[in-house]
Parts: sequence; structure tokens; C-alpha cells
Amino acid sequence: MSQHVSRRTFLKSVGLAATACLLPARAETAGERPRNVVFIYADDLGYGDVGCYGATKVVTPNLDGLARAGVRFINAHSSSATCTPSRYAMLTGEYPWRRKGTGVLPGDARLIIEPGRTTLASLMKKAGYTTGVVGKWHLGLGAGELDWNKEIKPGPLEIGFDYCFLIPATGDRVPCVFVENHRVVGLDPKDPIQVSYQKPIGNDPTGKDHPELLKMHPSHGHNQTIVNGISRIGYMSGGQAARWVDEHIADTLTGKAVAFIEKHKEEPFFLYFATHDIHVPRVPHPRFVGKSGLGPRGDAIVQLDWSVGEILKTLDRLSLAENTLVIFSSDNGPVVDDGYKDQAVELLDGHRPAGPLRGGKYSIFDAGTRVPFIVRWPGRIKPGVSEALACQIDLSASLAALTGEKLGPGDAPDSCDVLGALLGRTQTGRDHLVEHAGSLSLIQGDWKYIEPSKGARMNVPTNTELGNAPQPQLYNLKDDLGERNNVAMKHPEKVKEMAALLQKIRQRSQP
Ligand code: NG6
Ligand code: CA
Repeated sequence: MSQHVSRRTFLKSVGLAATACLLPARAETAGERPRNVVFIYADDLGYGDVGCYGATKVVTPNLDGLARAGVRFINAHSSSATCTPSRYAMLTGEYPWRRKGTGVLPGDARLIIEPGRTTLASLMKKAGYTTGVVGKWHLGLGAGELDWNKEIKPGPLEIGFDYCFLIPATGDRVPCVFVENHRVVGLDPKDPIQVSYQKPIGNDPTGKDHPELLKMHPSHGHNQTIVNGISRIGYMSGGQAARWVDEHIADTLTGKAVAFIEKHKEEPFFLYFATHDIHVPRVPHPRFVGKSGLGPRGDAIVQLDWSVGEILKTLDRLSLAENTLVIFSSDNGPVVDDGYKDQAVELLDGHRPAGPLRGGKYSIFDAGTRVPFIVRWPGRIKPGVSEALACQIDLSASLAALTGEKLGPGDAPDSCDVLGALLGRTQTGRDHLVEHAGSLSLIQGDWKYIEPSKGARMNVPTNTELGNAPQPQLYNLKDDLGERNNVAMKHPEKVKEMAALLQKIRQRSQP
């Protein structure tokens, strides 16, 4: 039981989960579980950024192949329009807006998932899988005031993973080092790491004072300690030998993910592979530079597709593909200029990162959370396209169902078992879904309701429409996927009904 939420709250949430997830009888039963599960989580990849979702300017053969062999969801979501809350929801099965402190975290934040709590990882571990996470973490590490030179815990290993190899926060946040299990990789004890988000630390130059040292310049923020010619958010000193080289991040992470698969090929494993791509700073390996024609953002997509291909090739090579469930998605929608002058805007060339959707990362419009979502299990899943409403928050209940695990009271309270949809057996997913950016919205059937909000209309530096408005908004997504035509005035009863349901869901969390 968490320290923040009472048992009564949890029990109420469970009650909610029961009503939120009225679904037809499950198509799958325990005993038909996959030998392995691999969840690949891209960063900031938009609904329109992939070939199989309509992109034509950037080529993604591996993702397109995955989709051809699996189910491609067109109405699947992250829980939120930014990274930390989406990852929190994906691992805990709880809407992140129920808790304080689940917003985008600095790189020195403490772990925000309490050790001992049921997570997707602990669930899979209990079900007999060896569990590993490789890649971007961004859920905090330690219990406060972390010393990066000592044992780094609690972290993934204390919440259900057997192995971790991490970017602690994001590529644009210090410390710019990898953490493997409880230690910084390659740290020279004579050159200790110090990190601060409050004040400059040590003698490293900053982007603010030494722009002449930069190989990539910030467009907003990102002007603190310079690592590898790129200034970051936050200050760090020391750890020179341990600092990553951005050009090699994809190779390193992909290599560690492949090594995890190889090491555990004889036993069931669950791998959560969280790529750095296509988050800023976008600095792909030289072999991908210029490959998309869209600049570093497009090249990072090509690099991401390569990483996915390497994982799939490894499964093939080890004869594991047939019985491995592979799920691919993204933690939030797309953003073009997210704080570095990388020519993403100038070189778009008609590419539409959000496809037909409105908004993007940070936005309560659908591009904030409606993301690519592909599920493949050769021989078990009939390939196709699914319209089912699903969310990454549903992985807990769905994989519990798949592996025959029972969720305890209070576990994954907002997670719905949508296994039938994930396996392509039904087009019925969850009944409704709360989306989250600055404000909340609710999707149910063809309708989307966005609650009135005083928040800004635009995220000015990124040029993203946030979707906030002081009046209620109602869109019929079937007729108006691009959320252009607010029909709230025409359907006051619908607005009332959906506002009431949203309120009910929200209140369930209050003791
Ligand atoms: C913002 C950063 C942005 C990105 C984002 C988190 C600035 C000006 N912008 O604050 O670059 O790091 O946070 O992205 O610093 S996320 O995908 O991890 O949520
Ligand atoms: Ca993200």
C-alpha cells in the first residue's frame, strides 16, 4: 500500500476499475501465455511519424513489417502528453493525475513509484518472467539527495525488474551517464559526479556562458552544463569518463537490449526497451545522418526503426520470434522544436508528425496521447487493424490476464483488461479513457469531451496548440478526428453526461 493513498481510496479505485472495464468475456485464458514479452517504448514519436500510420517522407520498414505481421491500433493512447506521467501510468496501471509529483521530473528526482508496489514488472516477475528495463527511465532514482557515486537505489530493481540499464532521466537532462543496476557505468571514483538543478556546480562550461563551445544550440532552455558539445537542463560536474556520447546512445541501448535477450534466451523474459529516440537532443549516429532528408528529427526516426529491427532480428536469430509477444508504442505525441536548433521545423518538407490529429506533445488534443501502438505474436495474432480504444495503462491488467496472474486489491486501479483487443480477437477495447495533459479529457465511443481549463492555448516555444479553453469542448471523433468543430453547444446533454462521468472517475481517487 502506498504511503500517499489510503486503503479506502484504493478500494474505491478498484470499484471504479470494475465499472470502467465492462468488457466481453475474455478471449484468452491462462496457459496460452507467450514465452516472452518485449515492450518497445519510443519517446515523443507521433501518430503520423511512422510509415504504417501514413508517413511518406520518412521510411520505417521494420515498424511497418511489425504492423503487417500484427495488429495496428488506430485508437490507442499513452495516458498523458508527456513522458513521466505516461511511464508512471504504464508501469503502475494508475492514472498519474491521481498523484502529486508525477509531472516531468528533473534528473535528480527521487523514485516516484514506491518499492513494494505492484508494477507491470513485478507482475511479470511473479508470473515467472525474468524482467529487464533498458533505456530511458525518467521516474526518479533513490529516496532523495542521491549520491551518484554510491549505490543508486531504490530504482527499477526495487520495483520488480531483475536488471536495468538506464538513461536516468532524459537525454537533455543531467547526469549524462548510464546507470546499470545500482551503479553509474564507467565511473572513475577519483572523479566523482555531482548534480544540481538549483545552482551551477564545478567548473564545467555552460551553454549560457559559452555558446561558442556548442555543436548544437538550444532554441529554448537547455543552456546549462555542456556535455559532448550540447548544453543540457541541469548542472553536473565530474564523471568525465562515464559521460555518454549522444551519437552512440542508440547503439549502446540497442546492444544492451539484445544482450539481455541473448542472456535470457533459455528462460521466459519480459524486456521493457525504452529508446531515447526521438527525444531531444536528436543526435543520431553518423551512419543515419542525412538518411531521412528531414534533418536530425527524421534521422532519429530512421535510427529508431533500426533499433526495432535489431530487436526483431535477434528474436528471429534465436528462434524466439514465434512465441514472443512484441508491443510497440510511444510515451506521448510529437513535438518538432523541443528546445534545440536542430532544423526540425525548417526541414519538415510536408511531413506531418501528428498525421491527421490536432495538437502534439503537451496537448490535450488527441495528438498528445494518440500514438502508434502495434502488437505482434506470430501464429497467435491475426494481422489487422484495430479500432479498439486502448491505453498503455491497460498493459498491467491485460498481461496479468494473459499470464494468469491475479491483481490484488488496489493494484493497477485504472487498468482494464483489453487482452481480447490486444490479441486482435475483438474490436472492443475499454469503454472510456481519461486523457491527460495540463487538463483532462474523456473519450467514450465516438465522443471526446475536454473539460474547461484556464491553461494557456499555446505552448509558445514549441508552437503546439494545447487544447485548453475556458468553455467545454466536445468533438465527434468519428466525423472530426482533427477536433476542428466544437459541438458542445449543439449537444449540451452529452456534455453534461461526459462531464459527470469525468467527475465521477476523478472523485473515486479521493479518500
Ligand atoms: C521540457 C523540455 C523539453 C523536454 C520536456 C520533457 C525545455 C525548454 N523543454 O521542459 O525539451 O525535455 O521537458 O519531455 O527545457 S519528456 O518527453 O521527457 O516528457
Ligand atoms: Ca516523451
